Amino acid sequence: MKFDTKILNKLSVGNKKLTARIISLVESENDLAIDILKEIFKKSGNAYRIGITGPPGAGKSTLTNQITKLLLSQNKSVAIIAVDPTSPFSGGALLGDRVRMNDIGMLDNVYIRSIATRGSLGGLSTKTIDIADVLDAAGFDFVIFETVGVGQSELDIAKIADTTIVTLVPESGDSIQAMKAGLMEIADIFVLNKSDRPEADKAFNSLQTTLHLQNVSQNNWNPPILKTKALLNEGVTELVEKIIEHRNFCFENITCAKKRKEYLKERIIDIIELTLRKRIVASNSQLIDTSILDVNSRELSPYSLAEKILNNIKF
Ligand SMILES: Nc1nc2c(ncn2[C@@H]2O[C@H](COP(=O)(O)OP(=O)(O)OP(=O)(O)O)[C@@H](O)[C@H]2O)c(=O)[nH]1
Ligand SMILES: [Mg+2]
Repeated sequence: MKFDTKILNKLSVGNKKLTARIISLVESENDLAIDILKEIFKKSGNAYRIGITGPPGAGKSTLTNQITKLLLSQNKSVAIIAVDPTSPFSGGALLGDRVRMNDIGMLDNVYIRSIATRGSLGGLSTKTIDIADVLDAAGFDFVIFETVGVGQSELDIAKIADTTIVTLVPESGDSIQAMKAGLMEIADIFVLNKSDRPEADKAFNSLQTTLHLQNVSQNNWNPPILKTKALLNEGVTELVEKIIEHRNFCFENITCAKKRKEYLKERIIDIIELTLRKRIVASNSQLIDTSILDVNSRELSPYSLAEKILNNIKF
């Protein structure tokens, strides 16, 4: 069936069915996906993008949930993209978690989407940002990315988010681990969640000392540390206020505009890389298949074969 791109005009916050359909088409990675992405790009660029990362189980989803509820009460719409979720959004979670997320997923002005990128080539940035663009074009005021801070994805998220929140918990050595994982440098706001725990004050002081020693500063913005109890919905108002403060700072100091431009550049290069790879592999798959025996018997090196293929590309 021919897809009429005019239907994209009907994309809106209220039209969850169409949003879901467009996202699925975009994910399918065929030519139609590219036509759609070209079309919706013009309408995107208005959503404010928030990244929430941190160790597994730090309370990122609970926090996202509370932030969303607060933004909704301010008549804002919120889209959530859970990248490689280990709990709530994936549906594979404990019943309690699932109920908690469904809680907001069913509401008007909220859209939740989980995506799996682990193991996919060049995966995170292109796929995630494509989906974010759809939601942005649909008119969501905020797009929140939740990702577990254990690998590379959170560093990529920091590139595409205007405000990055690193969520830590009062476990001993948490801040040290975050430092090792490279989370310290990417935070615009630190959240010490689960501060209902007895060791919270000690952890707060230790985090403050670590930050002070590191002299972490993002273009003259000194990342604050906020204590939250996401489960009890405490500290969330302050957190949202801080996000808005950072947003204002970011736009006034052109940090956001600069970051967005840098990311667009990276995105263009990513798209070229992926497209080129796909085209080259597709048009040379037969040659690769027939040459593999020679490579296997060491008569031909992978480098020589790659060189031969690359030398034959006509631009
Ligand atoms: N004590 C306490 N528990 C909390 C708080 N916030 C969240 N939790 C609990 O911590 C657990 C993990 O919360 P999630 O929101 O699923 O954490 P997450 O960071 O999204 O977890 P993953 O996505 O699996 O990495 C849940 O059982 C929550 O109920 C809090 O402020 N205090
Ligand atoms: Mg989660």
